Amino acid sequence: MSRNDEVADRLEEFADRLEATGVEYKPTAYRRAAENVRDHPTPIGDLAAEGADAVAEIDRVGDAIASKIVEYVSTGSIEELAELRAELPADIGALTAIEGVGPKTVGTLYAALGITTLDEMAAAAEAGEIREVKGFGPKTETSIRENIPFARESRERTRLGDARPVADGALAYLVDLSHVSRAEVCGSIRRWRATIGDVDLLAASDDPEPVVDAFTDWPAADTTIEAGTGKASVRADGTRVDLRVVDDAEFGAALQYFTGSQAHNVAVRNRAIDRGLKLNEYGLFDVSDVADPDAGQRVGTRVAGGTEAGVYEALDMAFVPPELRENDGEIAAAAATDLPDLVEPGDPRGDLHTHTDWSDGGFTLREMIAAAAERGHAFHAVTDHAAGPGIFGNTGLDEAEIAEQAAAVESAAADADAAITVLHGVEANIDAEGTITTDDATLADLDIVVASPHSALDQDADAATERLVRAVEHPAVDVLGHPTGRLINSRQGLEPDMDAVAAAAAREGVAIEVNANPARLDADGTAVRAAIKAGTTIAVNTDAHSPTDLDNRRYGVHTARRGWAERADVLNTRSIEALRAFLS
Ligand code: DGT
Ligand code: CA
Ligand code: CA
Ligand code: ZN
Repeated sequence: MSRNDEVADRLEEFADRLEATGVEYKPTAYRRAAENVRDHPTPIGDLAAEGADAVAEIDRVGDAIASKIVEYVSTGSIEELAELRAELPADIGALTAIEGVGPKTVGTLYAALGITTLDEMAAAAEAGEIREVKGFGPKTETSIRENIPFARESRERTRLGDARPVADGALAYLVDLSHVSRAEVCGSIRRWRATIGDVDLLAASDDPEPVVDAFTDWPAADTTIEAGTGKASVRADGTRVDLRVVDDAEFGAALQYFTGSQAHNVAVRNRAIDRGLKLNEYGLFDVSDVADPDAGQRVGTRVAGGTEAGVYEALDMAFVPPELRENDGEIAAAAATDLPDLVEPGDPRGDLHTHTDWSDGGFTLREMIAAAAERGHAFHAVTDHAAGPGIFGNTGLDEAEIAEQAAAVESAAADADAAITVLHGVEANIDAEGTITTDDATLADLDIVVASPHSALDQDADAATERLVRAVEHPAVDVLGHPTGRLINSRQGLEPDMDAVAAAAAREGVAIEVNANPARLDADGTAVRAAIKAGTTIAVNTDAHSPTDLDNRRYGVHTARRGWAERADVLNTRSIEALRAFLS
């Protein structure tokens, strides 16, 4: 974590604690200051060294906040914050991770019941104590109780989109070291799980010690957690990063082992045992002539271990792509050489869900189209938000504005690179009952309609299923956007019966989106798998609000791969003619 992030976190805690004690306005000032400190290009430590006036040059940072920042940087604490903590000794970060629980609720429940931790909150909810507090009731209590497990997990796991860049950075650093012959990311990050516990890296070297030393000196590492023989752990950007250094001859076996998942490894190891072989992180060994196969790690005759592909081959299996290694049918499929031919990151030819400054995007039509063209996309659908439930203020377009935008899109498309086909669509809203809240006549005129839920995202499973089925039955809808509306680590979203939604989508010729925004990854791998089983088409969309968002595509493709999606399953891998045929 950079020092700016650390200071911003303290200011946000300050804001939460002021809010919890009922202070008005000031919390907003602290949050705005936090945001600007976080985004400021100059290290906050450098500014603080110059004094409070230099810190106050940051937008939205006034003199009072600037002096607190200087106090924090020079002493490591802020006296007033320490006083607020003493007044309300609750773990406000953990408790506000519960959906629907804000700082004020934390303050009230501390005053009434003395709740300071998630465990105490869970116990109070179980005991029916929360419903007795003034302003609360059985419904709020149930909601708190049900949201605690999600809050616990969100405190422990990092979003893939935050961890992957850390892993990429560490990998780039490692492969450049002179003593490293090969290096790879492994663990859940190589399997592209939506959230990760820690980042795992593996390097091959004939001299581990300098590699471990260099790793602890990695400039992005904030602290070294531990360093030993052939392994080390550091913390970077708030995430733990584990490195193991192994002999080149054992790299494949180690890569297989440390990629996991554990359930996959157990199944593969059992397959080895069935064949008189022993598989561990050091290699695959023939132990048929060995009296005690458990006598050591490297016993018998090595039959594989240099490469991961060699390990699977020696076990009579096809190479299993990391995204499939969850012990969910991939072992049998690999043994029968019946694995899917997975979609590749370079396969999609364009995006079918993007925004501009006509709604909540930050860039113009022309800028977004140019950005897609620069990236070599064959097509680009502009799908700004329609007005409707869950879309705030004037952000969404009404029917007249959609018609007005059609002309603007046509003109921008005429001036764009001839190699890109621009489609005009909309991201319409699915209300709680499944009604699409934009006029049918307007929708019928568009090239593409993405329909997404943006409101009532806490309704029960049956209502959610009914809602989404009804939405895909609308004749104008082409793509069901981010089906659950989840925000990873912050909002659970809908929990529909995906088999039923997928069956309806297949029947109606509607594609189900894998939203590649790393905060969403929605549909997730499990839902994609259900969709493909039902014969549904998948669309991998970035939902870009800026040019750089278009580069999130890989997160969507790897999520689709976790759902066993093949190229042919993915709508945006198709030619423009095939795409138009699907949309019409
Ligand atoms: P995470 O970090 O919680 O998102 O998940 P992973 O899968 O990255 O798990 P991690 O970091 O604890 O360990 C990395 C891999 O090492 C894991 O996927 C499989 C392997 N592994 C670790 N511990 C064991 C174990 O006790 N048995 C087996 N078979 N494999 C293990
Ligand atoms: Ca891990
Ligand atoms: Ca680990
Ligand atoms: Zn949306």
